Amino acid sequence: MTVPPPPGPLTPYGLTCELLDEPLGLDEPVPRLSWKLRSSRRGDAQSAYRLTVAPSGTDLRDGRLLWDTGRVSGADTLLIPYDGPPLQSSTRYHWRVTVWDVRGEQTAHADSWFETGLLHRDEWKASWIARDRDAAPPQDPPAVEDRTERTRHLASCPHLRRAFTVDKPLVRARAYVSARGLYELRINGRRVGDAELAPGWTEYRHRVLYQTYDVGDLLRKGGNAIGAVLADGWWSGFVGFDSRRQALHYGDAPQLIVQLLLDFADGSRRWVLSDGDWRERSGPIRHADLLMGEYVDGRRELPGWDEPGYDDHDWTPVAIAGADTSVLRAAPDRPVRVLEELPARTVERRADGRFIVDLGQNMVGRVRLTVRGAPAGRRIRLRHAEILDDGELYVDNLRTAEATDVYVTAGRGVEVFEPRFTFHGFRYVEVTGHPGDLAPEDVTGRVLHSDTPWTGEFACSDETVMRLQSNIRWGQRGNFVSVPTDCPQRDERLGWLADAQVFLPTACRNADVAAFFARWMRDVVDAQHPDGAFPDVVPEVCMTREGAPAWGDGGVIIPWHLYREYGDRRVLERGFPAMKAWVDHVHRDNPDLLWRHRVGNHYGDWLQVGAETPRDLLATAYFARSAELVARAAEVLGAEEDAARYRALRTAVGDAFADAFVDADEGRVAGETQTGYLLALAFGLLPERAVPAAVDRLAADVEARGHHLTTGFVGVALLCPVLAAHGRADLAYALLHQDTYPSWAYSIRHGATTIWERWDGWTEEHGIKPPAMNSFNHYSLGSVGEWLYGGVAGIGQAPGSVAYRELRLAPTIGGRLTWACARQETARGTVECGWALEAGELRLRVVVPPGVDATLTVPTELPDGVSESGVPLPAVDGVDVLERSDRSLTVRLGSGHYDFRAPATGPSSSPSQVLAQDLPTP
Ligand code: RAM
Repeated sequence: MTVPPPPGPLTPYGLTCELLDEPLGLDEPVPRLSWKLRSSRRGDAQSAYRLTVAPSGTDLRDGRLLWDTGRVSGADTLLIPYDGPPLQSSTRYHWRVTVWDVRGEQTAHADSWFETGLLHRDEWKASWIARDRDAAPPQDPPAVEDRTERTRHLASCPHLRRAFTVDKPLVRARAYVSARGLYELRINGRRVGDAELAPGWTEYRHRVLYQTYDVGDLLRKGGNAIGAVLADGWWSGFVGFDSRRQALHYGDAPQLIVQLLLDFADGSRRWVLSDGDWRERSGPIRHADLLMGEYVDGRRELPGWDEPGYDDHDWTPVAIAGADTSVLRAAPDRPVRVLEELPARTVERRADGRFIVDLGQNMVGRVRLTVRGAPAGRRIRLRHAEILDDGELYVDNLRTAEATDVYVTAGRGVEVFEPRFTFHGFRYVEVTGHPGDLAPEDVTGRVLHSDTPWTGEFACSDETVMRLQSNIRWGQRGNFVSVPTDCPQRDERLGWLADAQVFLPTACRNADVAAFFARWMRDVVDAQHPDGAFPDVVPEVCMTREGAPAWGDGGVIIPWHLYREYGDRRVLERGFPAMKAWVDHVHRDNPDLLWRHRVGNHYGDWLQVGAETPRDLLATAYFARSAELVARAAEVLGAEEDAARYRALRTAVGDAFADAFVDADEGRVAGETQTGYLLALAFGLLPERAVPAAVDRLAADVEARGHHLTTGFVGVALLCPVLAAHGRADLAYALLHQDTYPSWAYSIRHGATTIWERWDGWTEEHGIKPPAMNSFNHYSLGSVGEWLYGGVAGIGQAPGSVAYRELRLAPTIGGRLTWACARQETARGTVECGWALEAGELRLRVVVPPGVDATLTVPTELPDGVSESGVPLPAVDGVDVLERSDRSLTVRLGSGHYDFRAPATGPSSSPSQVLAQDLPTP
């Protein structure tokens, strides 16, 4: 179940700067450096490090370093702020970390680099440019039959270009580029970079991100051309479910800004800027909209438009759309990219000539379609849907999102169509108008999402649980598209704060989302209302009221969780004033400490089934939780007064909660719902003496319902962890394995390949739920994913631990499982915990990275029979027995790879079965 320890001494790897691997174009004046560690020596740890930084062209070994920490004693590896002389703009810096191991020996070093972008706002000299709508020729819209009430207002995508000459040898070239809208940058006939939907969606009124590209290889001596295609995107396209004209959100047409930096061999420098010298015309994309889809007329291609020597005399000079560059910031996260491809699984021809394509997986992105030998002017239409109803696409749940792409053939033999400025959530595609036969290899699903590297793997012996994990990951893929969204398919796709906060712990297990969420948190802070209220959705569109309980609280919960998971103290520091202001906002209108006023749209335990958790109870529990987290954040940040103040508030809200909602003698929580009990237990809101009875009542409810849940978005994440933590892992497993309605496995049994928005999205009894709100790709109910890693496989951290500095490894043997294993690439290195029942033995394989302490609880009724790598405890070096009971043995471990065995009873899998299902190496 585990990879063998990599041979070798203590070695740094996975170097990052500002949470990114070799970032190009940072504008953080004090970037932070991190590395991970590995070692094959048990008990190894870093005793000291040295960081050196040198600008490009300087050798990291020579004496002229820009910054040299010298040998610094200690185990620090995370987010160490650069503390040398001020960094220069547009400069690459190489850095090296050298480490000393636990014995004080210098063992290894590793190198990386980061590059600055434009550090000072006045370095932006370019102007925002756009189509001059007064001067541009009248638009020739798509064919009448393809124009709908909504799309007929959309304009074609502008192509903007200019030529320039490079007359001396170049050593380096960078493009700094952004758009209000979406852009694709082109140089000399080639696309620049692989970012999709760039520059991404932010609170545009506060910040628009720019990307930096190394374009040296695209330029040549002599004539060059730079161009860009623009689309409406989130800036001026349809966004959310707001029926108002999209222009009201931000702007009414897309704009481009670009600065091309040319560094010549003779030491001189030149900028090519977006300015009034650029020219514009429309091309093949007649419209492109995130919700509606894209319409491309291949006959209108502009061959060579992005190459030098192209004759643009009949193009229209652009309009200067503005010079205010104060909103521009370097993108601090990785962009959206096409990260996977899905082949078509089946293509079915219908009698009327349409084709229905099944990609076998509900996905987010678009289709690449190859058309062969069509005459010019053939209209091929692609419609997208998540499910079929009676064999036909079911699109009612997309609401007003048309999700329709059209390609008009150019008659060029083999033509490849892939829309560029839209995305859809779909598994099925209907292709109309395709000439001849459509072969499966002519259709490919192109999966796009924010590039958040996968860092976790969970696997186990049960196929349905594996499918659940897969569905959770597909939900994560499809809904992390620039911002964490609720759903990817209908006219919504908004950054709902509750969805994000309940799913975040799961997301962090699966992938490195540190930079992605840290960036979005800036938008959350930007979006805060002057009175301290966070909104329900960020970027704030469509919904303008104060955030509801558990929704607005995302503004407090998310930075705290990012800190704990990744050690990112800065996200906490920057969020702290806003976190306080949120709690103060709730407090201000609820002086009696029961949160009943200023509750926004109060959604309660959204989409709960068969129970109704009292809203005041849910709200007040969250009030306590947010006060608690603000107090903890204050402690971390050394803000003692705040810590005391919010700690006192937390206590007082807890008391008010207990008075209003708890019968302590009976252990009863008002409403007697699963979510009510879960909130009270998880947030520590019950007097100690009431806990056992409350657990019994919660368990009794689950049992009385035949092992069914009633939880909605808010309660569901707590269900399995709380039951298991209070000795009822049996019930947690019963719910995990339950496959009758409502349950996770019910959807799987009925073909789900993603997590559904609602438990009753489809039922045998009622079929598809009415369309108003029925997404088949919503991740909130997938928040059980955290328990797969943390409970089933057993990777957790101690209460005060940050970034897995102190592991609590406690696998939960149970349910139908005969083995389970998780591996997580944490900020400090690889952690693994896996178990298997094999021939009367429980085997536990554990990996603890250097510098990390762990406790491991071995569940066994015979603690005296535990051995490690064949040696009976306690005679194992580096393994100390801490606690022994009749149900388990707890040991303390240092870093290393371990192989424990304990006598066990219960079902077994054969060892070969376990090895065959081994986890892939991250
Ligand atoms: C729905 C969204 C989201 C949820 C809100 C309350 O429209 O899809 O998931 O947070 O409502």
